Amino acid sequence: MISLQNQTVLITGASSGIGEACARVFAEAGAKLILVARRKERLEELAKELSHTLVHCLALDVCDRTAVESVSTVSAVDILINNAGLSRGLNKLQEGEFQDWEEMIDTNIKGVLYLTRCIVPGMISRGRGHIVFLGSTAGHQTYPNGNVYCATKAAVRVISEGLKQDLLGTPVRVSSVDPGLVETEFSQVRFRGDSDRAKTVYQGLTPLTPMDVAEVILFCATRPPHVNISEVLLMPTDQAGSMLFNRQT
Ligand code: NDP
Ligand code: 8X3
Repeated sequence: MISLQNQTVLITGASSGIGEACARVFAEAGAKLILVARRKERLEELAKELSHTLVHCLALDVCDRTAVESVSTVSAVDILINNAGLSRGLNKLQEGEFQDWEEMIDTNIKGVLYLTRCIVPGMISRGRGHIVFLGSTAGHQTYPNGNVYCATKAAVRVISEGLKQDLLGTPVRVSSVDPGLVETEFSQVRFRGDSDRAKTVYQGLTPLTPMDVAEVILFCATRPPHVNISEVLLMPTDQAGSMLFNRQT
């Protein structure tokens, strides 16, 4: 296991859910943090709780390429956790909303590419680094009405695979951590604040917690330098695929 003392971890989407849990576990492991999200007040609240840790909060929309380009000058990043992402709507493709598609593609694909493009060259020149992508079971198996969200997560899986190939010969590592159902604000965002509908997603089963996922990411990041965990697919025990659940009704 390698130490995270004095390593700088940049986490996108740290204002909620899996990203927030990552901030907590990496702080506990002694890392320095750069927390990124649009809601800066939430990041600052979290930073107050992690007062024993060096934390830099950055209000940033990952879809804003020019703003992302300025991040590479903030600090040398050792571990990039490409976590910011969202789904919007659950509709048949032929009835989908263009704006929802654009938001998902801009955030989940283009945002991830912008951050990765800006941060990886510094990792190569410093001779160390690790990029972690948040994929999903949705990127392995499409589910009805999930069309564009599933496509963005399939893209993340392929981008992770491509980056691993392109970094071969360098010490920089690449991992994709692909969870099934995790209870966060994800479904609230998907259903635009409809809490009752969001709750039905997790009803009758025990979903993963954000901490379950963060601990897997920490495990990937703390392997010895010669070990690269390329892909982890993790699901609740009550889930066996994108569409197969054990629900107690
Ligand atoms: P949450 O909605 O709880 O968190 C999403 C985070 O992404 C928030 O911090 C949000 O911050 C940030 N974010 C969204 N858009 C942007 C943007 N344009 N710029 C910067 N930050 C942004 O969801 P989760 O924690 O569940 O999701 C995290 C990742 O995990 C996503 O990539 C999601 O696809 C993936 N995932 C989630 C699963 C689940 O079941 N929940 C399962 C599999 C994968 P803010 O709004 O403040 O900008
Ligand atoms: C999030 C999991 O199944 O709600 O990626 O799409 S799911």
